[in-house]
Amino acid sequence: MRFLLLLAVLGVCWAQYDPHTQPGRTSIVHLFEWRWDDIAQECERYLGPNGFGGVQISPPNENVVIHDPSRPWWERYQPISYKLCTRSGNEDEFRDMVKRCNNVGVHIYVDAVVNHMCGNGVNAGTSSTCGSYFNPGSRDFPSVPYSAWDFNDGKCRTNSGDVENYNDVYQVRDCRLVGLLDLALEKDYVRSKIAEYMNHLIDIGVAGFRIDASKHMWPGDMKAFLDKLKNLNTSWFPEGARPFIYQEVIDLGGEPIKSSDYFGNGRVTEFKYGAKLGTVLRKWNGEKMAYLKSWGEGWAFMPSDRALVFVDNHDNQRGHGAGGASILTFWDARLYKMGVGFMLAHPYGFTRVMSSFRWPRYFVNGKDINDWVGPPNENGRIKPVTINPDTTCGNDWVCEHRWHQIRNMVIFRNVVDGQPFTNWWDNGNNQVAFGRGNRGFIIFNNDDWELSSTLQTGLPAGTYCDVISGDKIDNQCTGIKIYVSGDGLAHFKISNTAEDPFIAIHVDAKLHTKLNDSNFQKQ
Ligand code: QV4
Ligand code: CA
Repeated sequence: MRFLLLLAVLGVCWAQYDPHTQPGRTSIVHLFEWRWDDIAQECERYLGPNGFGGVQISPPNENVVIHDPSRPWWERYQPISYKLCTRSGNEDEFRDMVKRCNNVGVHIYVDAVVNHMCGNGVNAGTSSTCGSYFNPGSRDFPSVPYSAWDFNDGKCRTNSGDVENYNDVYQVRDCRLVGLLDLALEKDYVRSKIAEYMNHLIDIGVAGFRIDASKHMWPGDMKAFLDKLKNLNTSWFPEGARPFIYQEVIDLGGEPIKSSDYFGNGRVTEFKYGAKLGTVLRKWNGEKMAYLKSWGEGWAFMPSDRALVFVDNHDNQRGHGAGGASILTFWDARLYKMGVGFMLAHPYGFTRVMSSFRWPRYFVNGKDINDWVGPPNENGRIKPVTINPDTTCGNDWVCEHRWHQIRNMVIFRNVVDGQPFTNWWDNGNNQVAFGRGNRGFIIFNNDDWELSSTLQTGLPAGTYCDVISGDKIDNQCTGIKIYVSGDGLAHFKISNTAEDPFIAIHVDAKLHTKLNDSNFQKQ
């Protein structure tokens, strides 16, 4: 009885930090702006079979339709109601996606935009994805319903009514983020409406939430609506499972609002991670990969069990949000693959892979004037994700998660799950390697000269397929082979001009010993 009580207490304490991915699945992928029908198919044909744990989806609730500029991606961050009705699909399509993904072991994480409704300056009318009427001027959103009482106009103390100074925690929380009408989250009515929306999604079977603009909400107000959430749907989750919560707080240091203010509610996005990793791989500010030996808390990041990590996100890949020019994206494919490879091999944090659409990036005076461009579309309708014969995506969907190097590193992370960080090696510069116990080993060459070293891998003897240059197929390697001897040592050679200057091996990519093998006979 006592033991059960202890378990229950631990369960309650830890639950919202637990992504509830299926055993052996350790990462999620953000399928930015995908249609629900495409996500359902992707779960069945690709994510389930390749060990992905879940999908972060774009906001599923009704949003404003912006015509000038034409249907920017960011219109989805301007809610009009909590009806499940967007360019990605309607409620039936949403339910079908959640069911089909859950049934193949891939969970859905919803981007919840609950700090605000649409922009203050948007015209009244029915220009919304489900045709709901709204009037920003009079603060009227009858489809929720919200009215003037439910917004923070009376509370905000800035002249513009917008957040003007991030050093003033009151205005960051009580004023409008870039003009977005700020909800009065201290009101129980508003908290209840938000919880009702989220509980609707939980009933359908989602596993958790990214909470947009968390920095702009008081942690206590968030706790109040989070406490109203139900346990996850027992058709797919264990009895008593709490929704996974990860809060979007951009804390690069230097502001009074800290990530740690939000730890009580759930995990928090660690924005230092991508900003620093990009700086290191680009060798800016005298950084080098050798310094990554203490990566994680040693770099003043938040505790690993509170962190949601990523190399880039939908904002900072196009200059929105934070992180700056160091952020690596698919536009810098070679370095990007190394960055994502490093992230997925390293034990720190819960990992999210980005999956983007291509847009006509065009810099004027260092700023991308097309940073607003929405997903691939035909007359405003989002184009389906087509799959090419070589398994890449068509219609301008980048599908980084299908790049074989990234897909194989998602599998690597699953294979080494729970193993310690071991056998670090570096050359004092940009050649580094590390293992994950006796399950996996990875080595990078980001120097301008060849790497050639014999290193301790910690792995059992055998022949391993490098999962970066190829795959193990029918017990053969399609790429580089690495021979680990009985003492765990292996020789590695990586040209600085290699297409991908890194090698990763793990026990599931080890060739089986043949029956007539001398090693086998000795046993
Ligand atoms: C314009 C003016 C404002 C004016 C307002 C008046 O610029 O000065 O007050 O009109 O109505 C868009 C436009 C922005 C426009 C605003 C309101 O870019 O120019 O204001 O709409 O109409 C995304 C985009 C934003 C976009 C927003 C809503 O990035 O550009 O704003 O969607 O459509 C901070 C936050 C962090 C945030 C990050 C971007 O701390 O929380 O900025 N990140 C999240 C999301 C992000 C999203 C939002 C928050 C808002 O990841 O994608 O913003 O939901 O760091
Ligand atoms: Ca707010």
